[in-house]
Amino acid sequence: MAKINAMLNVFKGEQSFLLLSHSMPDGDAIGSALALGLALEKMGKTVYLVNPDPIPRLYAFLPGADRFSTQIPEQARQAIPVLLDCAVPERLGDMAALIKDVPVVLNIDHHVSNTQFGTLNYVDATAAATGEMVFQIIKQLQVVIDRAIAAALFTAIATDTGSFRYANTSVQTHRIIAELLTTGIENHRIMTRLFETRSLAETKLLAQALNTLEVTADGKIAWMTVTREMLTMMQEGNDSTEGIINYARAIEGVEVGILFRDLGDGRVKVSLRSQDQVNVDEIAAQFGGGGHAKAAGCILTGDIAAAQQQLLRVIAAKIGGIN
Ligand SMILES: [Mn+2]
Repeated sequence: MAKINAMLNVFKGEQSFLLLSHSMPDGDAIGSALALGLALEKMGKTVYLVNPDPIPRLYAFLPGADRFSTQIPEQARQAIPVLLDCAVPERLGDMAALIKDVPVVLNIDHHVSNTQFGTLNYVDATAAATGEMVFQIIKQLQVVIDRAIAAALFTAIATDTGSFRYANTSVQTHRIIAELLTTGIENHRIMTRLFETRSLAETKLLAQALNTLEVTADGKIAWMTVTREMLTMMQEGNDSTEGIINYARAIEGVEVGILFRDLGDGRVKVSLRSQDQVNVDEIAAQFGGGGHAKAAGCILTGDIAAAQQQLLRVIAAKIGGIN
């Protein structure tokens, strides 16, 4: 608790904060940064919300989602950087350089692989989402949680727990959610937006991606591919490929689901989802990425065929080692 207290003193004592979360942001990256930003503003602080990538349309319904910028405003260079949901500063891409020579960097994260890169670190790998940790910070700061903050935290936690279905979902998770619901946010509306709404383009992409499905002979690894051509109908920054990978993992008998996405610049984004036995965080780490035991990702240089070959070899070796 000493660590969080030192961090709380910074939030109370300083005036302006630059809130940063990882590139290609998910619900936790967006929701936890937004909730903390809104809470700090209620304390009269100046807040800059920045992400290297645009906020996917999926999250545009969140009050304050339009506050995110993809550039760091000049005034924000004097602000205290706060990194949320980043295991390593490199998750910020080029923006990672920003925290090199600053006296105070706050690191709030739930990845087990977090490198404690901050000058103050609040890292809790037992938290299902960074949003759960931000909830605790806001409570400690004695800021009243309003609907906007509650919606952001709800989104952070609901997405990182796969709508409260993953193994990381705890008693604590449900207690926090219960408290958020007392603000009057509508559980079913947010859940529908997050998990039951897909644009036509995303639905057509899903159909094409399912057509690429391949499975290893033992049925334990399933993978899908999203090519550059498939993405042409998608609106950059609006439509997302989120959720496609779950179809690979959901196949009976599959231990690891993989999605290969051509980034179009000679790089391939690899998303990994594990059922029970394989720690995909370790696999992603071998390729310079990371995440959690059951959900992780990495980016490989080269074409899709080469990426597939490398990943399948490493995963097959892991699965062989388990049996
Ligand atoms: Mn997270």
